[in-house]
Amino acid sequence: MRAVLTARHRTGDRARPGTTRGLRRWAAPLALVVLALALVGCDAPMSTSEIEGSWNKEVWKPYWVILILAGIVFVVIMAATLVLPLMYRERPGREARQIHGNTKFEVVWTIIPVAIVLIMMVPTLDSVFKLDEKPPANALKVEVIGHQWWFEFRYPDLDVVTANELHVPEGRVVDYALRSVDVIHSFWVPQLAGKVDMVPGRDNRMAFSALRARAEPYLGQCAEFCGTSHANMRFRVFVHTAEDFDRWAKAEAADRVSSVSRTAEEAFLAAPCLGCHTVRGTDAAGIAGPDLTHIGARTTIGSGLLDNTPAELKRWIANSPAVKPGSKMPPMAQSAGGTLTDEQINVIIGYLQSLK
Ligand code: HEC
Ligand SMILES: [Cu+2]
Repeated sequence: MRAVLTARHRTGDRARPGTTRGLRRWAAPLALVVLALALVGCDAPMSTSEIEGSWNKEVWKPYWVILILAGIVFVVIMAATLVLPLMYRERPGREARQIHGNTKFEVVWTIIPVAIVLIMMVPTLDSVFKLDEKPPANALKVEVIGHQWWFEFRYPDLDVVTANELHVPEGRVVDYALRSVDVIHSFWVPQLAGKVDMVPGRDNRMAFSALRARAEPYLGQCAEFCGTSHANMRFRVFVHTAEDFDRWAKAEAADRVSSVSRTAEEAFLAAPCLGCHTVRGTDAAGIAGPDLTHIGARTTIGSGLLDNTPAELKRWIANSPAVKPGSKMPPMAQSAGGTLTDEQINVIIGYLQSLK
């Protein structure tokens, strides 16, 4: 029987065409190279492996321990899987021994994993408790309020209300109070911190600092499915030096300052906008949509969906649900079932752009 099997294997080997054998031999190293390239490409703007926030820095402490231990386990197990079958393979005159239990081995391979888990537990618990610590008294308070499908940011101590673009000073702990007015959302800036859910009727908290000021904003994303435009519920985080942040906050806390004619403001106030939007210093005090007091200073609109340019504002105001599926802002252009003419929309756009 043994002779028959061996013979069949030999013929099988020889019968296999050379090209597939060559391919198979290269498949594993090739896969490793592809994987390595994929890992090197990890500096994507939404990568959790970047350490740009104090939260991620803390999380990476146990992560390293686990990664190294898992690496050792991987190497040992893979080596054993490859080497042991060769060492103990069938040879002429040698037959496999049947074994029923070996107390010594079983004790060893129970103790080793338990020890590994205990070693991983120590830094993990340490980090869990640190991330849960009360923020320092000088922490900046920010309320993050989830709406379908945009983020509202309130700075109660600075009298600032804004949307979709969060501004924070570098190195200072921010004490976030996370809420929702409708369904469950989740607050996530992958390069800075992990996700925390925003649950209606409940205050969730998290505290962390962004490590350094940077010209380019960090990208955030709602991370809990919340309906039609969940994937379009994004936000940006701008990290400033302390002075730049103070300057920003001061400008944001002020009433609207418009450089265009009063008639433009009157056109805006005569349109349906004021029922849903606030422009501080005017009669517009709606709260269903983002605060527009300083909309001209934002880089994007529609929660990060469009650039804040006249052309994109036109698309948005004319027919927002056509740009962002499910948008709670109804179409405004007559051509899309609204009440405003093209000229009226253009005047309003000029006004919005002037609100820095
Ligand atoms: C029925 C309420 C409603 C009315 C009326 C309304 N909007 Fe909106 N608006 C919203 C909502 C809700 C959003 C947020 C939509 C989203 O991002 O999903 C929004 C978003 C916006 C944004 C983007 C803000 C940002 O920071 O992303 C602009 C600009 C805007 N509206 C302008 C206007 C103008 C101008 C008018 C009047 C011509 C108007 N809106 C009328 C509800 C309304
Ligand atoms: Cu969501």
